[in-house]
Amino acid sequence: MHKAHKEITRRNFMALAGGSLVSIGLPGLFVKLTDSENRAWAANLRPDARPRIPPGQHAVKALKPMGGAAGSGKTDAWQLKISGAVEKPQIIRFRGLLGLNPVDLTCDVHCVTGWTLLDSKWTGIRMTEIMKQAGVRSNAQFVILEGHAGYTSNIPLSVALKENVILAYQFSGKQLAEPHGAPVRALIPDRYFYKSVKWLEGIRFSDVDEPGFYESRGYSNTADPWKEERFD
Ligand SMILES: Nc1nc2c(c(=O)[nH]1)N[C@H]1C(S)=C(S)[C@@H](COP(=O)(O)O)O[C@H]1N2
Ligand SMILES: [Mo]
Repeated sequence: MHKAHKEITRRNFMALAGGSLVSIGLPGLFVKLTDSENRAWAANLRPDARPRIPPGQHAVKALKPMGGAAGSGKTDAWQLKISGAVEKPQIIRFRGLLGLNPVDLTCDVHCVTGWTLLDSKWTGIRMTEIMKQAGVRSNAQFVILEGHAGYTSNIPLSVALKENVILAYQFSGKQLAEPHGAPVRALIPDRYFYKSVKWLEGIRFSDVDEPGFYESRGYSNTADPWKEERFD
């Protein structure tokens, strides 16, 4: 096995970073890794041979709350409306969601403003579970993710089918915090983070693409961090 493909533990990361201690800033601040730490991570490759840190990004130590119009955050009031090109349009409640085979996922997330959080830990339900349950019609080609207060984003069905696309309700082993989209957010790790709709309230399947909040304001529709697709 190629060395670069080895799972990166904190210990071998420290060795890569030259053995120097990672200095941790004040809690709650937006703390960047040092340049040498970033270079060490950037030298690493993902199993698919793409660089671990996409071009133009730098790694940070914590998820940064980026704001947005928050929903109630409450699990018992939460409803997810599955609509559009499906055999069985339906409302999924939190308890029902938890019954759909939860998975743990460790992944990197990349905000288009330039920060990357490596090895973030999430628990949630694969989008494919929702698709199975609702019976997606053959004409569906796009998935529109609907957040609270009209925030939306859009992905092609081919992206929604990836096994790392989940509806997340836990982060770092705890219930998702309100600023990060509680109780449930979408997580599309291989696209810039604006596609990961917080306070998720609906999933709509469509035969036509519908650029979302940022996509219709000049940000890239395809949003692939490794191709550095930031703006259209
Ligand atoms: N509903 C909703 N979802 C959203 C946003 C938003 O404003 N509203 N912002 C997006 C952007 S630009 C980013 S970078 C991430 C930030 O997620 P975080 O606040 O958990 O870091 O959420 C995305 N999802
Ligand atoms: Mo963002």
